[in-house]
Amino acid sequence: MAEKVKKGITLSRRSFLKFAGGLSVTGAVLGLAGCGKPLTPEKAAGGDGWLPTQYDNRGDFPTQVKGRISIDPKNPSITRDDQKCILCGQCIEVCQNVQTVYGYYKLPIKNETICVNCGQCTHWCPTAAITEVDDTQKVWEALADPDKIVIAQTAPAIRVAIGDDYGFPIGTNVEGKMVAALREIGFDYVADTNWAADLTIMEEASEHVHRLKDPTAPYTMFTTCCPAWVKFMEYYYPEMIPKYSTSKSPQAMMGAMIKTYFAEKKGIDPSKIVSVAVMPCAAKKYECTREELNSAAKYHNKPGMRDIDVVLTTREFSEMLKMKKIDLAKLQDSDFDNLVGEASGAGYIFANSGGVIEAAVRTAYFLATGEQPPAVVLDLQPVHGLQGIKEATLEIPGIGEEKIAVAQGLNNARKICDMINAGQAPWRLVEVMACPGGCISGGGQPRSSVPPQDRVREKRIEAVYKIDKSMRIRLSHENPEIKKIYTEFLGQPLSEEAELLLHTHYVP
Ligand code: HC1
Ligand code: SF4
Repeated sequence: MAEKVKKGITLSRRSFLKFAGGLSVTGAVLGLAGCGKPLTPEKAAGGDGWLPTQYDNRGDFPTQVKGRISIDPKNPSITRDDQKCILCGQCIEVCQNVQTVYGYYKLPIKNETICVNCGQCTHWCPTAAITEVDDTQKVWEALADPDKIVIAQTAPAIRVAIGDDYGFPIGTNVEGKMVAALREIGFDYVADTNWAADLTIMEEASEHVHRLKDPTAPYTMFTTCCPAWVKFMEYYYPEMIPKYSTSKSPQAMMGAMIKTYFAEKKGIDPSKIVSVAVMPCAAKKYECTREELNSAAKYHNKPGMRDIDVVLTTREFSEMLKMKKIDLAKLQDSDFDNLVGEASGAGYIFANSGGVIEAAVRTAYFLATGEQPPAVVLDLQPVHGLQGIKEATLEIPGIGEEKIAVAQGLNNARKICDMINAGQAPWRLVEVMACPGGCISGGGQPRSSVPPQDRVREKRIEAVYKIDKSMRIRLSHENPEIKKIYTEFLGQPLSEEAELLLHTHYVP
């Protein structure tokens, strides 16, 4: 089903069954890949096809599973109030069947508490017994401390979701009001993680093109901005580690840039900065604790300094506003601070499953050919939507044919990894986001439908693509603030400075 398009580019949506040949995966599940059909109302009403078990159209909860997942008391992302738990087993359903984590122990170790911190269970729990770990007090204390400079960064997916809590129609982009609300509760500066997403693309696309030209490099490169996926892979598929992109996630890059570049430019003592990331994600709380995310400490030779000090979910941020009786709907729009506040459309689409890879190939095309990407690459339709696994084939002049894939939900990531291990994977670049839909439906987003429904995901996805299409600049390499940081601070992608501050390494 390859469709020839102009400028020598071919996009295709190939049957996944071809690759599934010798593997024990079912045609029904793989049929999600590339089918491109809208979900039926029946699917959209209940489990949305993310679970194999049957749900009725009212979204009722199944009764066949009883019990609950174990949560380590030291888990940085999720916790449970046992008084509220009704032992319905919903957390087991999503953890076992959507994420393939619960029950998937690595032999011979048994009875360990495995959690990849995605937080999807907080969306499926009908009584909200499972929630994110509450870190709001740390932020209140920082905001009240006159010696601290408190800086927020906001993830791409928050602005199309937080409005749900304030009476906006699902999928309303409330970016300006979100920034205003952060200033209202006392943040000194507001940076945009979307800017850092453009920075991630500069590094990741450069890394990708470099690997495409290097016959000794691993054949496939995985995106690594989803920490739940990174942890999943480290635990279940450590043999994939050489395939990881070493480019840090936008959250992590922004953390490093705030305490180095931004602090220097603004004349702020980095040790006074409290860096707060507002994320749609429970796993980002875990990511910020990872030992290796200490670039600012290395740069300033200040052991103990962390790149990110606190991560709040969208829900926690919303709770903080409610505590202060701030009605988001009534605020006047405000702008992000400069230097770290301007993003291209490519930075925005990170919020959606398929967005990271689309942003990356836009810039990879430019880096490989010296020409701007044509329309079929700019709007890479085959990677849009809620299919579990999506594919595209690009024909890049000078590079040749490049096959890419996207997986959403860790059950689908598991299939990708199994195909690679079986020698049946043709892809040079693979994006995985742990949450079905991507970060727009992350484990820290408002519980706007319980369990999560595709009608909500679709509205948010649509809102994000609409923003991208409306942007004057849609390519990370054309973002003026990104050009500026390379001219004034980093040199060029993959430079020594960039390697120190923007790249990381993983160990199983
Ligand atoms: Fe995401 Fe990302 S897209 S991982 O979902 O790469 O959380 O929104 O902030 O870091 O940019 C989350 C969202 C987010 C990072 C970016
Ligand atoms: Fe977090 Fe996004 Fe990954 Fe979900 S998909 S765990 S929200 S980074």
